[in-house]
Amino acid sequence: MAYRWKNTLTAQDVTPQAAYLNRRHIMAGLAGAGLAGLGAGAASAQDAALEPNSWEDITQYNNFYEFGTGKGDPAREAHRLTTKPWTVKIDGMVDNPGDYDFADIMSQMTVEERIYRFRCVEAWSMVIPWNGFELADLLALAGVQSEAKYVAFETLVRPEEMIGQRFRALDWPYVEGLRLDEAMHPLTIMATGIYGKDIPNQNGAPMRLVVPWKYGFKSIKSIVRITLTDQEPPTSWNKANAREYGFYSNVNPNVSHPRWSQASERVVGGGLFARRQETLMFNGYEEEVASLYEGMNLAEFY
Ligand SMILES: Nc1nc2c(c(=O)[nH]1)N[C@H]1C(S)=C(S)[C@@H](COP(=O)(O)O)O[C@H]1N2
Ligand SMILES: [Mo]
Repeated sequence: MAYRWKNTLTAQDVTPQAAYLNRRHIMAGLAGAGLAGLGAGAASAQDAALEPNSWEDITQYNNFYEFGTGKGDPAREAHRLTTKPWTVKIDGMVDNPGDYDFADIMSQMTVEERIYRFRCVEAWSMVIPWNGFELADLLALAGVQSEAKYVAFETLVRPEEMIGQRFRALDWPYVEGLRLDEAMHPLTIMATGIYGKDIPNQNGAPMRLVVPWKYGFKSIKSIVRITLTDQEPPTSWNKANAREYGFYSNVNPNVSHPRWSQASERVVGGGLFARRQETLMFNGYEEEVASLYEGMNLAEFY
């Protein structure tokens, strides 16, 4: 892997954003190096052109209903969340069920950088330079059993610190799920950092899922439980409104949300120069992930 580091960085180790943006021109030539066996070609050439959003865009414009439903609420309220210590329960169809300490997990994972497009179902988008490890590596620690077909995820419930949980904006805990092959895909990561710094609370500290070809709500934050199961798990937005939000929720410009088009997206940032761009099939990751859905009617399995 071209760029790897543990995210126990000290302040001096953190790359300032300007230096970072220069360095990524070097990295662009290496894009896709982390995606062994994926046929790095077209997608990485396209990714080389990705300009990440600013730290401010990424950490001040958020969806994290546990801290309120406004885009600015998480940045304002999430400082109350205690993330040390942090325990993740891994259970269900695994050989090694148990409570995994986050620091222990980190000591066994290879953290690398992934610059991904991020597309919310609300039709806005960003480009985010995540740091994280492949979910497949964590699942390997737990030892997935052969009957498992899905992975279910759960966010912390702690209304004392997560003040949005004092209201029933959603049915807490926030829950999400993936098919096992989606979870094992090398593009699927657990993000633990952004721009080389520990991931801020409002972005889902200490560890959140990132599935770049799916709408943002699949990328569940501040995970405390991972369960391997043979049943399709319930998901928060599907429970809230099954007509509007499906289990798969792959980014698809050809399938409108019942209340708006998904053909284009507002690019967050840029102030007065804010612009729209066309939404890409599978958010630009079609070459890597389309084979997962062969034989499925993508309009039906929204
Ligand atoms: N636990 C939890 N995870 C969540 C959400 C949430 O409200 N609670 N919002 C989702 C939605 S709708 C989006 S678009 C992304 C936003 O991630 P970001 O704030 O890091 O950009 O987080 C997703 N994960
Ligand atoms: Mo979203």
